[in-house]
Amino acid sequence: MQRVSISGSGLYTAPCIISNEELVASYNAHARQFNAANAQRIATGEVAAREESSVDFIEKASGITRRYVLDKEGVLDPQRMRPRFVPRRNDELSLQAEIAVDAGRQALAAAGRGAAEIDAVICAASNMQRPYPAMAVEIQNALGIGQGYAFDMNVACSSATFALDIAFNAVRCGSARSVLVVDPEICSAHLAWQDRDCHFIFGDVCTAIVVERLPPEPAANTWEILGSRLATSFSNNIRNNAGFMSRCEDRDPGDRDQLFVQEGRKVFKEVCPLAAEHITRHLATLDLKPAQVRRFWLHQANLAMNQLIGRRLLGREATADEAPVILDEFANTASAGSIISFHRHSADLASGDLGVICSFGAGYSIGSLIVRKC
Ligand code: CO8
Repeated sequence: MQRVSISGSGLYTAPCIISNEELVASYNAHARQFNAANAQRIATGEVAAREESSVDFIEKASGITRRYVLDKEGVLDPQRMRPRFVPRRNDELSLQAEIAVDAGRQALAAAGRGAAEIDAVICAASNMQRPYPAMAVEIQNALGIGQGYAFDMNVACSSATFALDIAFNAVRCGSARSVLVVDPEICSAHLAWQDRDCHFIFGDVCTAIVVERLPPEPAANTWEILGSRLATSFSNNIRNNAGFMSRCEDRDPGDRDQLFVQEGRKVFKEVCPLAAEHITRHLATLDLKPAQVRRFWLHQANLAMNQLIGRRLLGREATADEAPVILDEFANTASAGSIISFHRHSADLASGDLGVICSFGAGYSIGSLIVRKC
């Protein structure tokens, strides 16, 4: 078996910032317009009035203060409440591929690798722009990677860690020298911006990581992957029913279940213990204890959730240095959250330091990697 490393990472940040204040102002304008337009049906009880959102609630309930999105104008237009994307011709690079190519190039540069040295590309995200041809094959082509293979995969918020597990095993077993994993998460297209319960949750981003054989003399900020562990357990508490069969069911694309829906409180209660136990058990397979871990790069859905997981792992509050937070700035970016945290907060650690990358989310799904700085 080959020893395997993470040798570089990249981060594409979407161009527009939406603050909570801007978001709430636009949502509340939308709610007032909706209530005025539906006054009669609201009075008869046929339609529920839309209640106003608040910056205070969002910050207290989630820890999110802003988010990056690809298009701000469409999202904040009270009449539209969704991003506006311009269709592209088939001979133009797709939007999702474009952001993945940007992050992918950064990761390759950080790893000091060229296109000729990458044997596989995995595009791992909660949503693909289209079913086929695979986004990953378009990204492979756009990066000038002329050999190997590429494919898409989706395990919602755990897409990135599940893809890293596949990359780890491909390199470990020798079927690839190196694998590029990209996570283009365009969550703004999948979010019900007109639903007060969740309109603040998501942002857009793309992360990328190069996984390769551990070189004899690793460069700075190279991490050996010591192990990976995946788990799933079926739950309907985070769900989206949109799919290629929706039109055959004569569904209205505006039906609420054709976008992200969740029972946030249930998710919170059920996933925190699962994630903490998953990490503890994973560490135990390597005779390690949570207290020996220098840094946890956790999934970034909710600040209180990560604080609770920290307490369960360590028996005390984890410091921001031990479990860095990026969701205040990026919001929930689905599978990219733990990778943004790793990208932003890994260079400062010392040789020999241990870290855990862990995601959790829809499915339910949990994925973790234990890494050691070279
Ligand atoms: N403003 C003011 N009040 C509000 C608002 C708002 N915006 N929203 C809700 N309220 C009200 C509610 O109506 C409720 O009022 P009442 O008590 O009178 O009924 C009260 O505030 C409390 O509401 P909640 O119980 O919903 O509030 P919580 O404290 O539970 O916070 C959260 C809601 C923030 C959603 C929280 O439950 C949470 O973060 N849970 C965890 C969620 C999570 O981790 N989800 C997994 C991530 S998603 C994932 O895995 C990826 C899916 C695929 C990606 C899709 C890409 C788009």
